[in-house]
Amino acid sequence: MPVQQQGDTLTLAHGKASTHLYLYGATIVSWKASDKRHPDESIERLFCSSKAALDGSKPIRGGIPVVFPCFGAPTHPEHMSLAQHGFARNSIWQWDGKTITDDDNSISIGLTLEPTPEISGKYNRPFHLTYVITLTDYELSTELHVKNTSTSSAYPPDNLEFQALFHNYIRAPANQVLVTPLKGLKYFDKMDTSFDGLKTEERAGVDVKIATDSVYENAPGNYEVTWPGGGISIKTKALKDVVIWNPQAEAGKKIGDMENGGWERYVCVEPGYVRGFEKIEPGRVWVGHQTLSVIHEERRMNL
Ligand code: TA6
Repeated sequence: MPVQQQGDTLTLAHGKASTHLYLYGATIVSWKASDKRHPDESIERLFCSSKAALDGSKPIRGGIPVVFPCFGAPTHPEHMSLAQHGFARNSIWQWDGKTITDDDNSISIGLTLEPTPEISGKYNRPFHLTYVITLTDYELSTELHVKNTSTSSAYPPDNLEFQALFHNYIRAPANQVLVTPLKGLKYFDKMDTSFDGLKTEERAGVDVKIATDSVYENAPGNYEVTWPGGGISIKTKALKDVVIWNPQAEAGKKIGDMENGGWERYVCVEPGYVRGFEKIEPGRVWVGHQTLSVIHEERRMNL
């Protein structure tokens, strides 16, 4: 079976590749893939903390949490009752038991989320989300479809205003990682509380050797996350911003569900629409997409 359901988790398999996810938050917690130089040996490409809560009591610390409809603490008037990063990552999504594709090239499924009484109590907007997950030999794609299901024909239009982001925890030797190409971009430095404006990135390759929490605006959409011997590339559509986050030891030790030393084993590279708000009119659908690809490795990671 290319998709196996066990309780509230799903595992998709395609050749040597596999991915494992929770319906809670539609959170992918594992992606195993080989590379062309080591075709018989799949290794883990995502980081998930061994202390992550997997019982639905809080968002999962690792993998690919889905951030919607607000990034960080809410700032939009319609989001003010929501928790940091919104409700998509801690709501239970539905799977219809079907595959979208299941052939020689890929396996793909779609999960959905609609307003529940719990969501509507805090967020009184009509919406429909579909999350499409596609696995190929060397790639994992995620795609968030956001539909404004309002039927209002009022003017001005009853727009749905939101932010969305894929909070990728890429398994990587954090102290050797470089993220490119970010040079020349404006970014908001969440670590520098003394400065409220935008900085300009001067580095050709961005590292996370010190605690980093940077929100880059109007970024190119395609990135490489590399370390000596390997890496992951990320290609996106409709996600104009990208966040680079690693807390390093001092802040990392204060994260209750972070395993000891976990910050040494990942870098978060998070494509999203998070500076300002995306707006869609009633009946319209917005689609944000990313594809993570293994860069064929000279050396295997040992993390
Ligand atoms: O995306 C980066 C960030 O917003 C950081 O500021 C950091 O707090 C991180 O997300 C984790 O947030 P969480 O709510 O999962 O603890």
